[in-house]
Amino acid sequence: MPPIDLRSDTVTHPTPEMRRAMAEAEVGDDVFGDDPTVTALEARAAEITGMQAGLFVASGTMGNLVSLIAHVPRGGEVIAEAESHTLMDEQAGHAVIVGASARGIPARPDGTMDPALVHAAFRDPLDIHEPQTALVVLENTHAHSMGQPLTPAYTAEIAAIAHGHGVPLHIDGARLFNAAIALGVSAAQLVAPADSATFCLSKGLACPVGSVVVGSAGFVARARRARKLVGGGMRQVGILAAAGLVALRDGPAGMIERLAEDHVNARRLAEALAAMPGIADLDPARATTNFVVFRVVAANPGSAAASLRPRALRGRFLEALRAEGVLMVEYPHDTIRAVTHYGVDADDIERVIAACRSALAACGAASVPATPVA
Ligand code: TLP
Repeated sequence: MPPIDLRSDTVTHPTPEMRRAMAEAEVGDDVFGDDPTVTALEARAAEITGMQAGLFVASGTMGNLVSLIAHVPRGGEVIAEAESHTLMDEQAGHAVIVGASARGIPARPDGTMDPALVHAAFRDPLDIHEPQTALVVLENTHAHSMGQPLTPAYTAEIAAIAHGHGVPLHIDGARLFNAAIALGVSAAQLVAPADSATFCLSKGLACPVGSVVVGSAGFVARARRARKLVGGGMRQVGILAAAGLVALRDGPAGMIERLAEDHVNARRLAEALAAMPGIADLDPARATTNFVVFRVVAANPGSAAASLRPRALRGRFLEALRAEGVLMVEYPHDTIRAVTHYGVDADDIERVIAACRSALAACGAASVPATPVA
């Protein structure tokens, strides 16, 4: 039996419908603007997000990078959440390629940054010593807070601060549609206050490759130039865009509505895990999208597991879990992440729960104290 892979929603395979659409896609050279399937995907992405234009890119990382290039001059500064993917997990592309510095603001438990801190992070444009703030970035859903969705009201508040300083707002919406489903709002409402956004097709929406950048026509024209600069101009790429067009269909024919199922599965997993001895720092009420993040600790302070470093215990748990046919992944601060997604159903989640119980016992985290011999 193949493992139940909860390391990420990036492991999803395309649906049979996507494979059919890919095989039959009408294509052309997209650098010449000749690929009708890419053009249709970009138009659909713009429509569904309420933006003027879209740009198909190879990945979420490329989407954020070309957005930064399009918004930020060399020597500019980006304000973003301190542990955001843009600052932490994209090889510092903002510094290496864009030539920008960054100001990281800590996240609160709900994934938001304190607006007062965002406001205070802006540089003084009249001070010759300082770089000039050029962009604010939000991440929705916010990954490191266990995938919390950011509301349109919060986004509008941050946009107002950015715009008040004459600076644009970009949203890293790698999981934008998870946020929309969780909050019961449209993707367009989530990005309306922003100047640009990236969303990923290759995560919960189950496409094999790709993300889309959306924004004004002028911004997308600059991002298109930036995409060519970083080697992202692709040719008969309608083959990949075709899957995106399937994913973005309305209703049950597409892949957006079904994200609700992933959220239910994440909540069920979180509730079951939170009740197990050996699982810590998990409030199941916070499982509102498709992430479950937790720590493994020794339930019995007198056990051998209690003498292990948190990382070592985590390693043993993940190994034991793998032996049970379930994959999860290390996450920052000694935590573990499980991500629910297309291809993992409610029955699989019950298997995962049983596997976690066994793995906690196998790694010693849930061991009971030795019964004293009378
Ligand atoms: N995230 C991946 C890993 O890189 C950690 C994952 O498994 O979650 N923004 C956010 C919020 C992301 O989580 C990711 C990918 C990206 C951007 C980058 O997308 P890709 O992997 O398509 O470059």
